[in-house]
Amino acid sequence: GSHHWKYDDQELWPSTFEHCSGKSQSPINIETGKTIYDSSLPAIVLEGYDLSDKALLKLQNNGHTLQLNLPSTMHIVQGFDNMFIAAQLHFHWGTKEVPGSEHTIDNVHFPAEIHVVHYNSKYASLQEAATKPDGLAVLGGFIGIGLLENENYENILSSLTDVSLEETNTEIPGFNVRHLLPPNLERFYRYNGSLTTPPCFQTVNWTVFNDTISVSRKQLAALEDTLKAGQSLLSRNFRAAQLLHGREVYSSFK
Ligand code: 3J4
Ligand code: ZN
Repeated sequence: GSHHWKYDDQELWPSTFEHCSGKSQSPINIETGKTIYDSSLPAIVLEGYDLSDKALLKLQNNGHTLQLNLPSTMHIVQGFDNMFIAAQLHFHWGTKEVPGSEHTIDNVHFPAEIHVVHYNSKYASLQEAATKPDGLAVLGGFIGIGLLENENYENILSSLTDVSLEETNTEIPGFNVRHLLPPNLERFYRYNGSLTTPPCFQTVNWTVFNDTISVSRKQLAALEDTLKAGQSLLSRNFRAAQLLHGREVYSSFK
């Protein structure tokens, strides 16, 4: 594909993508002792996330991540000033030795992170919204290791081998995407940031859930070990934490 950036040389992104050196970049380290409790933050309310298994969803290895395209009938209907339409979800991960979440909590990485990307319904498309200050809302969830297999994640992970090569895709049946996120959507962090990949537009209203999603060690290993980017393993696809430059991070809970 026409990729002009790599995770290996993320220090060089700003030389090609000017927004990547801005002062509201993502991800960030969330220092829990410095977050500001905001009792007025509305709970995240999702609509249309329970998809029929008759609708097929495109799952792709785009060389940077594993991405599932989502139907525009999925919305965040509360939690922001406008409605936000889902576009895609994807993952960031590391290796067995290196935990690969993008956001960190008190400087600690989680094994992986899911991002569900939504765009403001006042704009015509994700591409248009991605350039607007109030364009995007991404929901982020930390993925950790538990004893049990997470059946909800099998909806995606069972098709991993079909997209092991870069720029390949497959179709998977719809399922309840809500179940990829933590059970409790009321406890989250909120801040203004950016796309964590070039072109790093500073147009994302970030929600990072406090509660972790658990998958089995075997499921995480499948994500870490199956996909390729070119000839190499697709792994460690996370950007380092960026400076806050005076930004505040709010929490919905005490
Ligand atoms: C846009 C660009 C392409 O980043 S993350 O912050 O959730 N990790 O907006 C679209 C494209 O039009 O050119 O990478 O970003 C995508 S995106 O919003 O779907 N996007 C945000 C891909 C990585 C994700
Ligand atoms: Zn992401």
